[in-house]
Order: sequence, then structure tokens, then C-alpha cells
Amino acid sequence: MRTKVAIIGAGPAGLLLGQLLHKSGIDNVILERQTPDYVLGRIRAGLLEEGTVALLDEVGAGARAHREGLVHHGVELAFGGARHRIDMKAATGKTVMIYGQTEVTLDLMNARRAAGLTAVYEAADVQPHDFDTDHPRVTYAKDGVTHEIACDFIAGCDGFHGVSRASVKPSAIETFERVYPFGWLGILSETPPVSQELIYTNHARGFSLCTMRSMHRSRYYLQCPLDDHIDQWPDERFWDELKRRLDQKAVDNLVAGPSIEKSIAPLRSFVTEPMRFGRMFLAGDAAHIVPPTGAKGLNLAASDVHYLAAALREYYAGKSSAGIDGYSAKALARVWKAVRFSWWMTSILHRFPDTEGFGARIQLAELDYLVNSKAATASLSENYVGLPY
Ligand code: RFL
Ligand code: PHB
Repeated sequence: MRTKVAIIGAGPAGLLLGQLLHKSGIDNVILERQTPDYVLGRIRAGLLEEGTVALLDEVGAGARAHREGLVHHGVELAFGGARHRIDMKAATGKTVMIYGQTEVTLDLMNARRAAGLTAVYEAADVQPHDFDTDHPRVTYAKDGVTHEIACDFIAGCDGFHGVSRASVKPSAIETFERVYPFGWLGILSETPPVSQELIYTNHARGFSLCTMRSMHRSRYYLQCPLDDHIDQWPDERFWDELKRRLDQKAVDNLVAGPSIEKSIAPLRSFVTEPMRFGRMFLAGDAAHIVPPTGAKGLNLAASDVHYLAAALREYYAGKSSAGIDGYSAKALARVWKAVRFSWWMTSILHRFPDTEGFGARIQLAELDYLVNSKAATASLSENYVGLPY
């Protein structure tokens, strides 16, 4: 088989890239290791920047997000026993949308299917080859038979544990990493959210976040030790601990119910430089990871593929290779700003092993400054709603 762009991974990055390329008449094939149901069952991000929604619109996959997504104008920061609202719309003119990654993925899968495009699920042993030559190819096995796809370019959209980044020779790649000494325990529950907007809480017992998927499905997170296991967190313990970290009004409003999903995720900042290796590009989690505190992971995957699709469009229009040559630097400039923002949000909201007297006072001073200074509120808001592409 031959295609222009072989895309490895059918997460949001791979699926969105596939549709953006298709829209420009650039044929592509997606290879995904898992089944569609497995991909759709992964509960991850929930908050979309306006730029991400605009990209869904661009590929004709945004209609349901506009119908069912919840547009939020602000968020609440809670510390020192009180809640403070940040009006992001007033500060930036922009909003964010609550719409789950599972829904984004489903809408993109449906768009791909409706366009009659190829996505090979349960592709085993996917391997990129010869991307440092003009004739890259990708091999994979399906139902025990080995296949080869010859292509012009490979897009590594296969997440943090994917094969694309792992195929680059170590001398060609530089990585930057920060691992945080805690995780996020998350639950999803078929209950109304505790508040209309998200509540990020700095508390002596640890960070908590109240978020949602809809007005009848809520999502909550608690900072927890890295070595905790979900078996140690029966629902009752989760709700008790969440209540201890919330203000009285939130406790009074909280509707507890059985969890329908529960997981613990480690927090990590990780960046790969560069994001291009000859004829292979990395995009999304394959190239970088951020802690979820700033809600940037999925949104960065979207901005990466926006840059990549534009670069490939320029290349195939016969204009020049300038776009593909500039992809890595352009994407990384935005990536690093989101990495900084996510690291900073994480650092002011969580308990670290050394957050005792001094560190805790510094966090409170910074949070107090954030909610009371117009300049600081504006800075937080413009990063949270998403920096321009
Ligand atoms: P994905 O979604 O990981 O998709 C990569 C796809 O590649 C497939 N794959 C392979 N396919 C073929 N061959 C191989 N060898 C392959 N190896 C992997 C995988 O099966 C998968 O389908 O990456 P993508 O598309 O870059 O999208 C990025 C987002 O998924 C990610 O940034 C966010 O979900 C991050 N993230 C969160 N972000 C937020 O903004 N808010 C959150 O609350 C949030 N929670 C999370 C998260 C990420 C998590 N991970 C990765 C463990 C919670 C978790 C648990
Ligand atoms: C979510 O809805 O899952 C979510 C929202 C905001 C974050 C992290 C996760 O910062």
C-alpha cells in the first residue's frame, strides 16, 4: 500500500491530523494498536480551548461539541477557606468548553468513517522505517499478516509510550523532564457537578479539582501519593476526603454517588526536541507531556497538528519545504509556554514534600496576588484559555 502520510496512533492528535490532511486532499492512513472501543474508553481530558473547537469545526466535526459542550466564562480558585472567581471572559474575551476527550475522539472517528478513510485498528508491531531517507515506510501486522505502507511522511501521533519517538536514535534527540512527587486520583460519577464552574483548590491536605463532563456527570480529582492504588480508595473514602478539602458551601452542594470510573495518573512534564526527524514528525503526547493542572495536554495535541497540517499543505501545494522545516521550532515555542504554565499551576496548587511553613505561605501569597491583581488575573486567564496559534 502507498499513501502520502502514514499516521501512527488514532488518539485525538492522529485523528485530527487525518481529517485536516484529508480536507486538503492529502491522503493518509492511520494505524492504531488498540480497538476503537478501547480508545473510546480512556477517560482523560475534559476542557477544550477555543482554538481546539475551531479545529474541530474546520474538519466538520464540531457540531455536537457546540450542541452538548458547556461553555465556561470563568474558573474558581479556592484557598484559605474561601473561593475566588477568575472571570476569564472579562480578562481575555475568550471562553473554554467542557467536552470530554472521549466525545472529541468519537466525533473525529465518525468524521473519518463518513469520509470513507482508512484507519487500521488492532495493528500490531507498528514500526516506522527509513525516515532519514526520501523513502520512509511503516510496517505492521494485522491478523498475523505483515503489511507495509510506503509513504512520503510519517506522523508519530502515538502518545507517550508509542513506537515513533522510541525509533529515533538517541543521539538525534534531547529530552527534558520533571516528575512530580504525587499523582491525581480521578473519579467520574453520574451526579450533577458541585458548581457551575471548575473549582481548583489549594488545601493543606492536598490539591483537589471539581470538574464535570455535563450537568449530570461530574469528574473530581484528588492529589494522592504516587504509590497509592485505587483499591485503597473505595468511593466512600474518596468522597470523605474530597469534602475535607472543599469549603462548606461546596460540601453542602456536593452530590456523592457511585463512581463509574476511577484511576490514578502520575504527573509529569516532558518535552522532546526536536519534533521532526527527517521525514518523521512527532505530535501530541508522543512529543510532550504536561501535568493536567493547566488542562493543556489535549489542546497542545491539537495545536501541534494544526501546525503540521499547515506545513504539509504548503509542501504538497508545491510552494516550499519551509513549513515542514519550521514545524518543530514553531510547535515547540507554543509547547514550552504550555509546559511552563502547567508546571506553574501545579506548583502553586499542590502540596509538595517541602511545602511546609514557608512554601505554603508563598503559595497563598501568590494565589492572593493572582485573584486581586488585574494584571496577574489577565496573565493566568490568557494562558488558561489558550495562547494564540
Ligand atoms: P493519545 O491520546 O495517547 O493517543 C495515542 C494513540 O496512539 C496509540 N498507540 C499506538 N498505535 C500504534 N502503534 C503503536 N506502537 C502505538 N502506541 C500507542 C494509542 O493506543 C493511542 O490511541 O495521544 P494524543 O493523540 O497525542 O492526545 C493527547 C491526549 O490524549 C493527552 O494529552 C491528554 O489526554 C492528557 N491528559 C489530560 N489532559 C488534559 O488536558 N486534562 C486531563 O484531565 C488529562 N487527563 C491525560 C489525563 C493523560 C493520561 N494518560 C496519557 C495516561 C489522564 C491520563 C490517564
Ligand atoms: C477535566 O475535566 O478532566 C479536567 C479539567 C481541567 C483540568 C484537568 C482536567 O485542569
